[in-house]
Amino acid sequence: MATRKTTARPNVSAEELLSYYRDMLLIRRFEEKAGQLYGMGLIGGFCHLYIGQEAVVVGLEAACEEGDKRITSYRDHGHMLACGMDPNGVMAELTGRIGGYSKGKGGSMHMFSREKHFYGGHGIVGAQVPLGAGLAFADKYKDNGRVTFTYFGDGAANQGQVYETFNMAALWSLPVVFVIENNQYAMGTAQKRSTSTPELYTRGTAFGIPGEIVDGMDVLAVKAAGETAVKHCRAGKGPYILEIKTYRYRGHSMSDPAKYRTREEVQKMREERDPIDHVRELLLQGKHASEEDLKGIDKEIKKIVNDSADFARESPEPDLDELWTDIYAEAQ
Ligand SMILES: Cc1ncc(C[n+]2csc(CCOP(=O)(O)OP(=O)(O)O)c2C)c(N)n1
Ligand SMILES: [Mg+2]
Repeated sequence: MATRKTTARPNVSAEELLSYYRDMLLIRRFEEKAGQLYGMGLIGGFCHLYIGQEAVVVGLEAACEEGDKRITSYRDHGHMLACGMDPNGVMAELTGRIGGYSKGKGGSMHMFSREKHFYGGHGIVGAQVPLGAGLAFADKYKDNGRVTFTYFGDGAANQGQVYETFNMAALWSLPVVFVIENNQYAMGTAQKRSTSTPELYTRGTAFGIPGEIVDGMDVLAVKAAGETAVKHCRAGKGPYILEIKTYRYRGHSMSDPAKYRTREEVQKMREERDPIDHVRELLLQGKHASEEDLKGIDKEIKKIVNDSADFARESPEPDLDELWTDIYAEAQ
């Protein structure tokens, strides 16, 4: 991706930019804290951080309406925070405590919130794609005007079940936005080593699903593309594909030695394309905020994140009796 030149955009309000800044910073600081807790042995099992990709979820949440749904992979903490789930509940779940969203029994990849319409957290690559179409099928059946955002990676985009889903979603005109978060790697495999045609936004062509490519390091571009996609779905025109080009700064998971790319590649992306610095520059250049204002926001966010870590540590581990609870849904 080319180096970005940041220029003020007069049609975006200060409030809007400030809210994106806050939301992206919350994800970044939360993930940094999760990385620390993992290093201290307080988080066990898998932990996939979202650092670098923040503009994707924050931009798309800005295009959502109340009642719209989202479902994603194991790289899911950012999606939870962006849709308004409580950082305390997410951090407590990461640390396996009773105060967590799954009472400490799910961990990083298994959290849900009916209230916020967040349907996980899925560890099997691509598994959430047919499930996302299923959520959209239910909404179409109920004719309630809702849209489902189904997120998956560039690696998952090569899975067979994705294309079975595309076929049915198009056949039944389901209101689903397929969001391909192209962070350019699937574990240690660069996209060019695994993928015959890199233009993932065209993968719906055979099924008549339109798609577009989006700069995922620019929250405003993501929001604009999200609005186009949502409009298409709400108009009853069926699914839409957004390939959002982004980059993860950290390893695939906390146990990734990252030997498949150079430090310089990561450093260049951080220096030239960082999505949070981009909004920061827009805020300062447009005189929407001062350095002091932004420092104040940084402090607020730090407090929310530190409080979530304290909450997690103070919350007890689930009792052994909890092993047999929450397995089956109660009869309605
Ligand atoms: C069906 C299946 N195959 C393989 C794996 C192992 N695995 C976990 S993540 C991953 C890479 C997926 O990459 P991508 O879809 O690009 O998502 P990202 O991790 O970059 O967000 C693989 C191969 C798995 N969990 N499930
Ligand atoms: Mg990937």
